[in-house]
Amino acid sequence: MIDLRSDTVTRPTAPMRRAMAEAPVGDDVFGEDPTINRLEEHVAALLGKEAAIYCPSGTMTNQIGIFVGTGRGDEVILHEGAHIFNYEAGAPALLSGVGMRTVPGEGGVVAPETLRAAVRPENVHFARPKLLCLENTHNVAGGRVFQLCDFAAVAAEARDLGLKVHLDGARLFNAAVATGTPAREWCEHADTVSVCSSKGLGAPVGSLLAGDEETIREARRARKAFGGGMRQAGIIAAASLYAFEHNVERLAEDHERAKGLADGLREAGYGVDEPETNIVLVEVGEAEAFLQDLAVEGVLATPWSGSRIRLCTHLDIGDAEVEGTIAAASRLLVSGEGVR
Ligand code: TLP
Repeated sequence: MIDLRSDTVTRPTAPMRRAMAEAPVGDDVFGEDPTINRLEEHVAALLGKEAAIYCPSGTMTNQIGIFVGTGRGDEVILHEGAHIFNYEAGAPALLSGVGMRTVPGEGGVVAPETLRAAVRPENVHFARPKLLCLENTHNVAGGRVFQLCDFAAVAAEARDLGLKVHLDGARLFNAAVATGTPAREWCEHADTVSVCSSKGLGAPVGSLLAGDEETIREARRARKAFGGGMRQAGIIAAASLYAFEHNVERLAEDHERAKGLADGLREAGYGVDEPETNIVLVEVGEAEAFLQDLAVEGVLATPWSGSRIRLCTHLDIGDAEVEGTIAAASRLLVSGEGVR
């Protein structure tokens, strides 16, 4: 099967597995796992932050970011397509006791004036808006980059309104590689940043939350409370360290292949958004029925909004898989099963 459902489906490579097998370990709840300590320092430096904390998932790093950036009854403002709002099981309400206020915005971008309009003044009736959550690249929008100037502008507006900023940077390195803008330049405008090693970077597990020393100290308490304190986890953190050290630049290959895939599918007759990174959104009519037919042809993808499907390129997708996917989708169009 050619698996384009997500960039999370990659399997660790032989050198990554070797790094895992050879990792020195200790009890991380005591702060004694040398591999985790190295990983946290490496990622903090990469993001230009004072400190970082290793967690099992991007959901946990986002939720800890919300927990340390808010108090019970506060309000989080975020784009209506945000992963935190759509795909994290209502965790902001569950774990932090906060409400979520969503706002619209083209391509996942929140405009300063949209933010200002959503922030209500101090009044005994209103929940207090405390945190703006932004996402880069934006998943629902199809891996769209939140350009640095737009990001800086809305973050400045947030600060002006007294809000903190959290960045869901599960695919921040895709944005960095696609634009040539170092990841840390976005992070300058955010108080907390979540990054994942388990998406395009190819590690089997692991995300980090970065911020200033004091915030990450609080995050360490929150991680323990959320059940994310791990022990000799250097054995998995080694995969993340390997991913950050070796697999960032190669994201450019995933982006190239996504473009090739989009071109091929367009030539075959499909409506395809031009990808900016590794996510391709394709118009197919009845998504669920189409995906069943596509699976019979040996290709897996994910149903997306309404009549669209999402295809992600990643470490385990080479040129042959791109060609195979275009061929499979073309066969569906020829047989009349493509777009219903
Ligand atoms: N996204 C997954 C699914 O949950 C939709 C995917 O296949 O894209 N932020 C963003 C922007 C994400 O895309 C994801 C995962 C997460 C956070 C959560 O990361 P994990 O799965 O590690 O909790």
